[in-house]
Amino acid sequence: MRDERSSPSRVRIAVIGSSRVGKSALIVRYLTRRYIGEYHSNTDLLYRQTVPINGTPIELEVIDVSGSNLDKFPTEQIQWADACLLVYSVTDRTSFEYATEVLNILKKPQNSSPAHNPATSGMPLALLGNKTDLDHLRQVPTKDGQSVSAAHGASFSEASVADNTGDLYRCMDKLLAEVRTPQRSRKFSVTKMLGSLIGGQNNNNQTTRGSVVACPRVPTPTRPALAAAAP
Ligand SMILES: Nc1nc2c(ncn2[C@@H]2O[C@H](COP(=O)(O)OP(=O)(O)O)[C@@H](O)[C@H]2O)c(=O)[nH]1
Ligand SMILES: [Mg+2]
Repeated sequence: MRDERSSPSRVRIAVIGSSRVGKSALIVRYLTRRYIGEYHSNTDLLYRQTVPINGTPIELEVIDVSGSNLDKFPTEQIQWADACLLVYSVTDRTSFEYATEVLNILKKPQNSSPAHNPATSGMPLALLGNKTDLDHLRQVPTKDGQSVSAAHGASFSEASVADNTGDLYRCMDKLLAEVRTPQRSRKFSVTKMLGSLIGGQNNNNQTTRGSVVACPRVPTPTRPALAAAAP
């Protein structure tokens, strides 16, 4: 019998980072092994797929957070998630500073940040520097990523989603494996979260911040399934 405490059947990951760092390409690469060069979306997207982690099937939900400025800090998405993957581009110093700032906010003492509460403390975090294939354009030395992640208790990797380096799979698999604690109590219910993402139907808040895409097991990049993951 599976131990639910050590092997949750569902893991939720929020992928956060500046625009154009490769978040969408990374998620699609991880889930489908395919590379999509251009994948524009101004809304949060939710991907759902069953993946084997250490031989155990896990229902993985990944939210691709579209906003990337601190005015629209993704508090709700972070509180929804079991773990966060912060992505920056090694060719874009500003994107590294944004990822660092998000880590700073997540690690602020309790009550000093809206994102920091019992639901996020102890949350597994990973920092990933993407686009290492563009080393000639590099603006962020590896050691900077290493030191920031170490200071915040996050794991660190560099990868090239374009070149399909194995690091991105190791990074995601490690993050999933780190989600070992029982499902934490959530400030925002999943129902409310999904309701708001698909446009506020059945949701008194009527927040229309995005749409939900539930990917099939092997999504077709040009024709993602649009089955709403609403309850
Ligand atoms: N050279 C290179 N380009 C990448 C890599 N990953 C993503 N890109 C490109 O970066 C751009 C932004 O990617 P996207 O996934 O849309 O970024 P997002 O805005 O963070 O979701 C696209 O043109 C991608 O093709 C990478 O590893 N190397
Ligand atoms: Mg994107």
